[in-house]
Amino acid sequence: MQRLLILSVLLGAVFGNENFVGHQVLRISAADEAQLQKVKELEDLEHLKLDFWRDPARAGIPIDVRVPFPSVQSVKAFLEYHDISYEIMIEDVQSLLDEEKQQMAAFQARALSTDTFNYATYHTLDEIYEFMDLLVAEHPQLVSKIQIGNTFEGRPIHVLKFSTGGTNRPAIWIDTGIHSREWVTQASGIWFAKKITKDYRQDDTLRVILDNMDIFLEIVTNPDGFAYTHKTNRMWRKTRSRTPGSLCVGVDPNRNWDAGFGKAGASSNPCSETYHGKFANSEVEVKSIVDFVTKHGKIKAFISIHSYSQLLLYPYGYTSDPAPDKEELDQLAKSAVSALTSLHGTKFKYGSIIDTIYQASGSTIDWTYSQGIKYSFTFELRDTGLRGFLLPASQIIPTAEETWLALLKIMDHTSKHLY
Ligand code: 0X9
Ligand code: ZN
Repeated sequence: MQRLLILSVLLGAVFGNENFVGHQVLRISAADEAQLQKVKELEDLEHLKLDFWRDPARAGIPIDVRVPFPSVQSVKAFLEYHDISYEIMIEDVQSLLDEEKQQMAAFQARALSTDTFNYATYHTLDEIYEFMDLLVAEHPQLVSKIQIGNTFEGRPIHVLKFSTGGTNRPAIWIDTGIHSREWVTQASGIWFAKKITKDYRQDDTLRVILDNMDIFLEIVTNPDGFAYTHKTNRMWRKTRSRTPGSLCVGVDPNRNWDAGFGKAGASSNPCSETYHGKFANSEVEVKSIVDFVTKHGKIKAFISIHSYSQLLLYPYGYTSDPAPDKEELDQLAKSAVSALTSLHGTKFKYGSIIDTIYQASGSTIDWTYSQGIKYSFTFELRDTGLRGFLLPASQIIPTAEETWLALLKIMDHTSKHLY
């Protein structure tokens, strides 16, 4: 065991794998506006290299932050000095990563079919792309693969299309993994794809949906980032594009859309985790979806899946003006969440992005909503911060199962309210 650990540290060093030994995730509770401002001061101290998993929003809403080992002492001292309360959510990030690696290694064998594929573990980009090809080969009359572009680093960007026929039917869009470190989302995307092929004849709700509509599913929406989370830095969120004049890499693909672009709720600093990019759609991973959606012209529901926090959100993120369809979206969110909760009791909150989480400008569903896609939703899947982005693989299937029930509600409602 000890030897294995030493070996993995050495291999990590050789391949430049970032190491998180002694990194802690703290949950900070700012009691009032003054304390919130103090925490925001921390955010601006770049040398601390803090990684906010949940940004400061309002007093009373917990802030989660990964603190690198060299900063742990000073951050805690700062918080204690200002009487700001915090708790340690994750003692040692690296030990969770080691656990995750071991779990993956135990299931290395490549699947020969989507029936023997292991849905209860995390997979690499190559394995997911292989899975897509297997699924298409097994169900050529239902599933096809569309390449909508190439990433900044040249990888193909694939979307699965589920269609029982017709031409240019109205459609539903689902994407997972636009933030690459949110691994439970890509894993859930894989499970959804298999679920559709298993259920499309049996499940009445799904059958009726697919009688009228196509489903597009982009499982790995940020392939460069995802490859980077496996090879180099498990905590990578952004794209991998280079900004001339900055040493920092990547743009937040959930701040790069052309809706309130560059307004409050995004950063103009290329080193920030919420950097919005030089201009709207600067990221090819975003632009490829924009072009696809525009050209298609009949996307009626757009669902973008993130983790974590257990939320179902609708527009807007950049303004506190209510969306014109707020009433209907709120009702639909309520019924989707109650379906979700019915399976394993997982509690979700729902509401507009800005009211429920924090102000976010240039985010995906504000743009899709502005394009007339009424049923624009974002999920934040499990958990609420116990493991955050490092959700144990044992929770993949339950997470996917419960989310699927909510997706069915949204898709069903959409197919019955075609506009
Ligand atoms: O900050 C974000 O982009 C989202 N949280 S995450 O931890 N997944 O990064 C929240 C923004 C909510 N808005 C949309 N997802 N559209
Ligand atoms: Zn996200």
